[in-house]
Amino acid sequence: MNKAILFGADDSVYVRIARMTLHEKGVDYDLVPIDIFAGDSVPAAYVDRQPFGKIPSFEQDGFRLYETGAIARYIDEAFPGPRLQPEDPRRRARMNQLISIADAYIYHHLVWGLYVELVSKAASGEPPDQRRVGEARAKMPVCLGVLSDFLGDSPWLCGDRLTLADLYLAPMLDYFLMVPEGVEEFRKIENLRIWRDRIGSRESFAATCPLARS
Ligand SMILES: N[C@@H](CCC(=O)N[C@@H](CS)C(=O)NCC(=O)O)C(=O)O
Repeated sequence: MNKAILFGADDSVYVRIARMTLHEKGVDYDLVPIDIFAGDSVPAAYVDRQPFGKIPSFEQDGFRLYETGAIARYIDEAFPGPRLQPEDPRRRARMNQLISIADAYIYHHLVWGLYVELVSKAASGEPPDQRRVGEARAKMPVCLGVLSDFLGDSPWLCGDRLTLADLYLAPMLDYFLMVPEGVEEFRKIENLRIWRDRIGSRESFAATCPLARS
């Protein structure tokens, strides 16, 4: 098999999820930089790979794939290395539930509603959208509470073993933890703090840390 190729930017949450999955599986890959925000529109050649213009997309030996959930599950299933999805149907359902929660709520509220509005926009001198911040602030305790409940006393979000759910949440929370009020709230939740230290010490986490912040 030829080397896997991932297309995207290294500061993207979703690209990092795919990269962490590749690292955890020990799969060699090339990251081909795609800047979807440069210029007026997403480059046509890239739209051919991802019609919705989002990153990442994946290719190996002519097999093209987009949508991070599909990419991560494919990498787990197609390559040797530690399994990143539970065999047990109920645990697997919990992992898939968490991935949906991350996609629908955590990314929306904690990354876009708080990090982008309060940190990223401030860095470029843009005022935050207060309606969006207010909505995200109200949902922040719900988001963190749900994650803490999933985690319970376990080392990983879905039990004793690292799964794709951990690889989804780590890059999202990494951005959220650049928001001062996010850090304050997060510090109060002991099991999440311990989990964050645990995932933060993985080679896959360090190796995929966006260059701007490494
Ligand atoms: N559903 C997509 C979401 C990917 C996504 O939202 N990627 C972000 C970067 S982290 C992106 O491409 N944003 C560009 C945009 O929304 O225009 C997936 O799972 O791959």
